[in-house]
Amino acid sequence: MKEILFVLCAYLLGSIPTGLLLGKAFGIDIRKQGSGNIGATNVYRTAGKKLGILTLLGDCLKGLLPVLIARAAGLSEAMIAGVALAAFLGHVYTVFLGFKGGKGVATALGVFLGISPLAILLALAVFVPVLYKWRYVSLASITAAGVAPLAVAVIEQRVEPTAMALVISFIVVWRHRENIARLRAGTENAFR
Ligand code: NKO
Repeated sequence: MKEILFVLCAYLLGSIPTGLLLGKAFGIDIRKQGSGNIGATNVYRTAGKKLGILTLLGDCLKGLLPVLIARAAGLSEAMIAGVALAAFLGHVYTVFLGFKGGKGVATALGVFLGISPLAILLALAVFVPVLYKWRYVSLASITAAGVAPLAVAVIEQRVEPTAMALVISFIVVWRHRENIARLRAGTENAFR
């Protein structure tokens, strides 16, 4: 019973659209600007560095906090993975925006920070150089999503977090399909 409540709360917390709310507070609807995404990159692009970083922090905490709380409450490995997935799905398919949401990168970062911080180090070891060399956050996100489940599998050597990482990474890449089309067409927004 307790578990259902945790999953529901994680989903609702994940559903809070940090970037959209921060943008609105400053009179900007980020869904109508730049890539139209509600994530940190688009907030950074359209509303400035400070709000972008705040969005990254907020979206990351939405993933991290539920995992930490579920662990402190003594939930099983499988349930912790379930709570993590619920927070992530909240961000990507938020109930507050008609089930349209973000691309899940920052919330996945938070979730994995709670579940396998070492795997995040490996994902960052890919994300940062890719971003530095090619200047596309989307490309760096997609590459990191490719590495994350492998890193979780190798480091944690357990089925639950690995399965959760696979599902999350698949959705992250799926949510970047417009970015992939732009990357192929050479029209993706560069990060600067
Ligand atoms: O507006 O479509 P856009 O160009 O904004 O945005 C594309 C972008 C969307 O994602 C975001 C969140 C940005 C977070 C950047 C810091 C991430 C550090 C990532 C470390 C590795 C995370 C691994 C999880 C992968 C599943 O992509």
